[in-house]
Amino acid sequence: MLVIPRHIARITALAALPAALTLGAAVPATAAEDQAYQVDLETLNESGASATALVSLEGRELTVKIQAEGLVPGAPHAQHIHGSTEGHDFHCPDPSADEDNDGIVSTVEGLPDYGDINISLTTEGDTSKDSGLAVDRFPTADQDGNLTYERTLTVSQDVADHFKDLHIVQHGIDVNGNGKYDNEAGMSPLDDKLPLEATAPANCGMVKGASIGEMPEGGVETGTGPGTETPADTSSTLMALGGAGLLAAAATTITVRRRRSESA
Ligand SMILES: [Cu+2]
Repeated sequence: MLVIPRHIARITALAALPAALTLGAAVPATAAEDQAYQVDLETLNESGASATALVSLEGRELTVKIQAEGLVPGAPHAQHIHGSTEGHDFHCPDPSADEDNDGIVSTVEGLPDYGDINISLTTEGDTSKDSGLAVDRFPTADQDGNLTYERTLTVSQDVADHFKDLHIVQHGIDVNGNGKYDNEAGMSPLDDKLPLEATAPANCGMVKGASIGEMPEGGVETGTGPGTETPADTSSTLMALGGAGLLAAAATTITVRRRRSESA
């Protein structure tokens, strides 16, 4: 409850600044100002998977923390930062991207929406697009379907400059609900040696909104109450997305705090 008055106070303070200074702060075109964002990854393909990511950028040092739940237990999950740094308006896909109407937005079907792999969020080694399907270097969900990830990597200046144009996708779903990746839903359009289940996107979240200014201590807080589960047998994907959006809004409210104004 204390946060809201402080936030309002900050807006008031900003309004009192000279207009030129305010604009300069809002468009960090040249200064390598540190940025941190909370990204809420919302369920795709009725996977039931969601995640919260904290991403912070200091110069070209990018730290990514992800806490996910509802993933396929015991399975590796490819995860990438998708999108373009050249001004294309990519975004997370919705079910209408399912061109062959098999009920699954495959990675290939999603690509026109979320763009190509920009960074592979591997656990070690290469983080380029080349490692996009390096399944042995992606994190594995635990037996409850939870996954925690943290890595700091160096990104290109392009990525640093256009970080807000990007988004995070985790892959790997379990269409037939047997607890593992198998071939029943077909093979991946990306690699005919991998099941479609292993590469189809499970969730997606866009880097957007105000920078939260600094990385909160103690990791990520995800949903704390009931109502975040995806209904098992309905077509209420939109309802689920709406619920996640509300959670995202609530989470954003409590994390808006910046100390940077003092050092500007
Ligand atoms: Cu991806």
